[in-house]
Amino acid sequence: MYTRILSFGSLILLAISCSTPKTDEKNSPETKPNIVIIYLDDLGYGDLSAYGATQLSTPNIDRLATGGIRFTNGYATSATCTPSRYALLTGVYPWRNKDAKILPGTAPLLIDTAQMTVPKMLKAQGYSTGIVGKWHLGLGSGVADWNGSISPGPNQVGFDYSYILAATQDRVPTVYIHNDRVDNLDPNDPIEVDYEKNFEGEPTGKDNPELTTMKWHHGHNNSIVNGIPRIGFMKGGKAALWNDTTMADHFLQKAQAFVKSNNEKPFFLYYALQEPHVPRTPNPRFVGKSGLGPRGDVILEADWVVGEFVKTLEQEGLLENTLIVFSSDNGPVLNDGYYDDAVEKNGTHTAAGPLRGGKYSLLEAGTRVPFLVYWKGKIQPQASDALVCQVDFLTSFAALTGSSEKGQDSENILDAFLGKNQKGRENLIIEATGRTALRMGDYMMIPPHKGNPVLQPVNIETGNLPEYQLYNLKTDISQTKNLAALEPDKLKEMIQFYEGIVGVKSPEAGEIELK
Ligand code: NG6
Ligand code: CA
Repeated sequence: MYTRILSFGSLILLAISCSTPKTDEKNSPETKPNIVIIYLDDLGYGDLSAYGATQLSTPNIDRLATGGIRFTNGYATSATCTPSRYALLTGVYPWRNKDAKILPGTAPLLIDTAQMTVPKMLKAQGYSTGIVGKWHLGLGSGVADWNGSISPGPNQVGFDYSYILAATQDRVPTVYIHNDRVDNLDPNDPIEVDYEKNFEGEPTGKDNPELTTMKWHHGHNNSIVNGIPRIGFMKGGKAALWNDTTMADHFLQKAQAFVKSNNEKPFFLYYALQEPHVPRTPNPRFVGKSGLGPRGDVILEADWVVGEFVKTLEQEGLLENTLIVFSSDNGPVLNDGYYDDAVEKNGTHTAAGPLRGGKYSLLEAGTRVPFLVYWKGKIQPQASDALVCQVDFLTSFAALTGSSEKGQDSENILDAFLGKNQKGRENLIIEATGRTALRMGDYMMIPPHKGNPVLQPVNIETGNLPEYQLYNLKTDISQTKNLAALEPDKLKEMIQFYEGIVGVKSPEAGEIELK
């Protein structure tokens, strides 16, 4: 009887395997590869050896660059975090949403749960979807319940699995959140979070500098966690507090575990590292390794993490079957609010490479970032000058996986992402702290904007000037020569196009005030 059942079973199996073609076209690894976005926080255009850095060596990330496509005109939509991440996930320009600006840790979810997103689109195509790392897109629908279900969040906008930090490493709450719950929370020690006022009796960076091991330079003088003064006030949740120096390892383990548990069907992983954003807290294994201080050390740490992560894909036999995108949410900043020797030990390193400006800036270094696409055996290694942007992932990955979804501002430039051609977008609106500018072909046009030309505390040129700026980025990548008066026809054409998209705007002041 037993044998008969077995042989009957094998007959059925045989029948099934004969009647189904070996590779189902629609679900083959060609059309449904795993997709991983490795996203760094504040990594500059010049921070990788693959992009010309000579004072830092990033061999693991360079391997993606030399084995894939290294884009020289790859952009985040914005010069700060929240808006760039909003655009990456939704395919919508962030300046269309007035709330898409640097969020406090208590902000409600910024993405409408009805909005199409990259993970939602891929989920509908049969993907398992996960996020590990920095979120910074708000949680909850009003006041989040840190001690209960923190919802809506990533799991309500398309992620099956989430393991995140809520906002930034320098903002409270300084705890990991697993799906909708604070990881490791002791119910007898509830968490309280407030961005307006302190909790009675709790020390702060401002009043208790003797309790800090990292000193604040500007901002960052509220609650002290692990000796580091943060933005925002927090109380309780002692068992759940993260360890800053093992954060990279911790997220790596979660990302590796996600890959291992999803190696049977296509997956999408948005892996958002915290490096090299402040506070820079390299693991002791990396302390002093770069010679550039903690900022350089955490870049080396991130490079190691990328190497380990790619190794996991390899070990799982998934590397040929996985499209990896590597990029950054905005450009570089040295002193972003702590005394951490980033300026003092920078030496001759140029975090922005040849670009002008930095984080918070409408000048190139604010938004033009390292941008790599790697797919072993599928992509012809090359450097590409195509104009590409993170806002294009939604529509392009939809095209790749057979979905007809399109993001409002997201273009199908799949062929450029796969290196089949070097035709990217024709134009792009970039954003920096509420201000916008237009890239069109080789030119960048920055309309007049109010506000300081230099953001003092971080010492970065903002791109704010009372008059129009026009640069030919092909001949003048460092934006040294304003052509506005010399090429009036080009300027006029770009102003008209810009106003057609953004609307006629009076020069507005930027949102940011760094004290
Ligand atoms: C700024 C912080 C800066 C950083 C930034 C967000 C101050 C003075 N500065 O407000 O340190 O946290 O916000 O960075 O608080 S981002 O990469 O997440 O956009
Ligand atoms: Ca950032």
